[in-house]
Amino acid sequence: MSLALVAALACAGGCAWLTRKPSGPVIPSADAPRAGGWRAVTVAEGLERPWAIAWLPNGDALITERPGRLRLFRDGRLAPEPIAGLGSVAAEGHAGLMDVSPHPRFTENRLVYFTYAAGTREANSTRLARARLNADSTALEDFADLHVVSPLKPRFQHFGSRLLWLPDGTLLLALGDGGNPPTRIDGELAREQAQKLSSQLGKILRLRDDGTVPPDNPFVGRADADPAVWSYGHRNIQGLARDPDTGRVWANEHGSRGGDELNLLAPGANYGWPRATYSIEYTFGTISPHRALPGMVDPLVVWTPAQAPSGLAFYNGERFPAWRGDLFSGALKRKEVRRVDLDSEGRVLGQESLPIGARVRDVRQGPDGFLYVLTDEPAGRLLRIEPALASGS
Ligand SMILES: [Ca+2]
Repeated sequence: MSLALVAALACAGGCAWLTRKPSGPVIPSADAPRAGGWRAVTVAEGLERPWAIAWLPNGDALITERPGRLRLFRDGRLAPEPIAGLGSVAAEGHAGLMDVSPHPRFTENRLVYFTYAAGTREANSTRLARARLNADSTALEDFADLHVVSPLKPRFQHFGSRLLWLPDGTLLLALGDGGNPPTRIDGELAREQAQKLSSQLGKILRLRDDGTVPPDNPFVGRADADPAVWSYGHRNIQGLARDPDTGRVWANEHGSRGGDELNLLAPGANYGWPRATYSIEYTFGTISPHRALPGMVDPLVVWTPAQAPSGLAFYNGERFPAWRGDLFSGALKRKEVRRVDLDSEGRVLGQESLPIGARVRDVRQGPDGFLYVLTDEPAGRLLRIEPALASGS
């Protein structure tokens, strides 16, 4: 444990100055022992490429399907008809309907927030939209964009895009860097956007619930920066999670070939991409000679070979006492959920694998204290992770 890491973790609540020297202790990925004491039970199936699940205060859940449908999961069953009233979604490549998150005061206002991709192959972006769910949860009303990410980009890659509410009622919106080579924006590789504070690509934005920019964002008042930016240097975040007790917020993100990351987030911090990375080009070339650089935050975990991380959950339920305080990160490529064992200070103690046998798109804790998993398949499933006796016992 380096002093730099101790300092970084002590600052987990969020310090804009948070930087660590190169050489942070990084846990090599790949293989992890199988977690014991659980089983996966299918609770819904026939979901087309489901992307995200979010619960409403009454125990219902909303599930997005990437081609552009919203489904209602109620009393343990999937309602046969999709919820009507979504806007028009571009569904191709990585693009489609993505995250869903109810307003923190949903019971009062019935507002639901979405991320989705819109535009053409030549010019597209992630959008944040809001709508009101009607009283019987059959239709959305007044579906409208709150934010259109800029700049627009070509090709249908790297949209992000998870949502996370903070206790002050603001919303984090995680966005991809715009795409892999040869995708270019303004004559440069799209990935260069991640280090430009004037661009919203490769960033986490922080917005108010009406889509406006809070005045206490870290770069407000800087002429060279977009005031919505909250953190930067990200390649393509696919999971965001928060510990409600400590306020720590984590994100996982995809590297290129290898170098997937788990990061502890802080406002104003630079997470390195593409100047500092453990990943290499898909064609095996070098992206950067640096794995770490001064002024850039090292990841807590690096996954090489790639996990292709997806949804991220912080677990604090009663069903798995040994898992309380740990992170659960879905993996598309490795077809598993990775438990990242954390101590009370947020230090990574180790990892375990929960093999799922299918590409995992989302992992969330349900209000009943179980973990729920969505599989990324043409006929995708909702799985419940329940305690089970370890085999042989
Ligand atoms: Ca990084």
